[in-house]
Amino acid sequence: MKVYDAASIRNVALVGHSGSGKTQLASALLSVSSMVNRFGKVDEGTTVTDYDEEEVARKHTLSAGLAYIEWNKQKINLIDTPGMGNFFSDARAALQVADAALVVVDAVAGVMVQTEKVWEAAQSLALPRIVVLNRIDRERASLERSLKSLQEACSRSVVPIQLPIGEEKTFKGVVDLIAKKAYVYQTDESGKFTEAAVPAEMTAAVDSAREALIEMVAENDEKLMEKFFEAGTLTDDELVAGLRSATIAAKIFPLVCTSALVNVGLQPLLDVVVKYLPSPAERPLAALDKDGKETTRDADEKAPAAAFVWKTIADPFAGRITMFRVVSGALKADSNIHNKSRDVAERFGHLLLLQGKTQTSVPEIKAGDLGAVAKLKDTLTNDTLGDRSDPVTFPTLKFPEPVLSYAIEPKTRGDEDKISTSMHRLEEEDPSIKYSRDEQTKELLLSGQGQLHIEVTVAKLKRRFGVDVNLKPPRIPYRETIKASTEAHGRHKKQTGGHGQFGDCKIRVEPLPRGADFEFVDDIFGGSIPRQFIPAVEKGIQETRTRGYLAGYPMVDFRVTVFDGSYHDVDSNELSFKMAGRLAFKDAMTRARPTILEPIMNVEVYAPSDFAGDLMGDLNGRRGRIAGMDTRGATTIIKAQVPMAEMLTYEQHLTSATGGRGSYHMEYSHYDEVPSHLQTKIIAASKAERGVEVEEV
Ligand SMILES: Nc1nc2c(ncn2[C@@H]2O[C@H](COP(=O)(O)OP(=O)(O)OP(=O)(O)O)[C@@H](O)[C@H]2O)c(=O)[nH]1
Ligand SMILES: [Mg+2]
Repeated sequence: MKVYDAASIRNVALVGHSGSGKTQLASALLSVSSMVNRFGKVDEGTTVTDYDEEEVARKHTLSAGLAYIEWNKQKINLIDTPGMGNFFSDARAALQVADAALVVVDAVAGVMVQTEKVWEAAQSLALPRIVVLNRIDRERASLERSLKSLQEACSRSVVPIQLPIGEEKTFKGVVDLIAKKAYVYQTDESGKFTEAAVPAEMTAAVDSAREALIEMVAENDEKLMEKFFEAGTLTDDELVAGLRSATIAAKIFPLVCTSALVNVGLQPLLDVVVKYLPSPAERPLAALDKDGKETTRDADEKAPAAAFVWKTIADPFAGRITMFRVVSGALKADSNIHNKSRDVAERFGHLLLLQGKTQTSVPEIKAGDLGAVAKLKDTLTNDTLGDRSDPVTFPTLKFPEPVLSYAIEPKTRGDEDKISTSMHRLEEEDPSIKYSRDEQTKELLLSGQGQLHIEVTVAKLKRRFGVDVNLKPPRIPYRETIKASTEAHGRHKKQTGGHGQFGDCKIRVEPLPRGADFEFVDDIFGGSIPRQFIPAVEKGIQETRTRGYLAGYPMVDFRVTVFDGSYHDVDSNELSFKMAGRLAFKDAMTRARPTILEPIMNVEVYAPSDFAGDLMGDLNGRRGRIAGMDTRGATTIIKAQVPMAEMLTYEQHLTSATGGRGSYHMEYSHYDEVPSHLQTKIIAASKAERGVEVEEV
């Protein structure tokens, strides 16, 4: 394997809705470029990028996978990403280290919920995008309909640079609108094709599509606009140059046509990637200087070495595998490097290029390229590696907070320690999961982005680390709060033989706005409580509020002010004031109208319009509030706010109600009060689960 320099590299992320064919596309691209001998299939579990056992079993990408292709003396790094919403953070991470995205769209379904999510994410990074309209060989595939949905949902500037030859089962090639040539394929999956003239019956359509493309390119460049008005058209060279710069500037999004399963249109796509997408040399990456100010870093080999870690894999045998982009300079095998985010030294052994799970050891990886290294001691995702004297670091990835928790218990007694060490490593691999222990129930909690995310994590735990756990029903992270202000008094006094205990405080509690969490204010003047005991009062209140009052959920969104109290010269101590704080708090709760809060989710449902009425009825039944409705072609988008407790079974419902044609996205919005009849149930359930609280003194 040659070592490539920045100008000969393209880093592209394959993103899009689940099932649009990203993994199959990566497989077909690897096959037509002879990087692999065999044309791997998702359905047969033989692709390069879905190599994890869990991915093979589920036929879905669950974690970003790397592959590379050599094409026209260039190296194309592909990052195949998961399309399922639960695993979005990996797609987001891939976009951060790519220089462009291939947005893969199913030509039958058009834009779907995750298409829009990845589009927004790419937009926020100003990333160049090519739309790959895939699965054109399928029944009801349509360029026209898909393009309309793309133009409505993503950008007016999505424009075909190819037209498909034939449709549905007869799809057999593409016409290149720029070169005005046809590529006609043998539709036997061999990927063999011949170049031909534009079919006679397509000339009118090709001319008008080419005209539309030229106009769009001219519109995006003043000089070209002038030429266009003078000459009535653009030359081929002007068209290519104009399209390239508008694509790199993320002003125009060229659309190409493929079938990744029948193996049609892949070589022209590779040509488009090389010709129209920027190399790292043309795209400085965002960086932070020594004061944390935003700057950029060029992919300059001569600059100090700097690499950004965008992903970590927890391998039970090889240990940690750290995946990075070399942003500037070069990394060399068998060398020392500094982890600038943690200020520790690290040592590289082998430097690796990844072709799926296959690792190739290389002596050097230069600026602009993607690579990996095994067995670093302290380095994790989001770290910057490089020269110690070079102050630059890179903006970090933000991982979503978990939205759902399940209690887990080991199938084998005594496996708790093993769970903890293995989960710790899985958390390193996937920062969007969290493992914790519920201090009250002593249960082990696994939190993540959704049911599937939790299930996959549990499966990884078993397959990779040999730990088998049972999943208990999901837990809703309820909170408690108060609705009224009040004052309260707590006095702790004990006289047992010699040394007594004495603590006494008065507090005021007041509700705060949602999301304010908790505030403690010390408003003691004149020493009615000595300084050194105030923290003890706070501690007593803190401990009590986290254990909740009604149903054992943490209390939030209120302020406690301690404003008076008294003490005893001999008998007062920390413990006594802690107890006084606790008693005052409990007293306050009897008048502060405590209540239970539940998480409310923002939900977006995409489905064929025929189902819209039923789906809205169902969301209403789930205590949802419909916030808006939109139609895009034949698809209706419903936006609603629904309590999380009602959404636990939604995935199954949507699939069965729409025959698998609906999709949805859900994210946390805010906390809101639970209706009182449901509060009674929550309190009863919590009592049954946690037993009666015993107050320890
Ligand atoms: N007919 C047809 N089927 C395709 C095509 N591309 C992919 N498929 C099939 O569509 C299904 C999904 O393909 P994948 O490549 O796994 O889709 P993906 O986008 O990677 O999905 P996630 O990994 O879940 O995000 C598989 O059964 C593929 O064989 C295509 O061009 N034509
Ligand atoms: Mg996939």
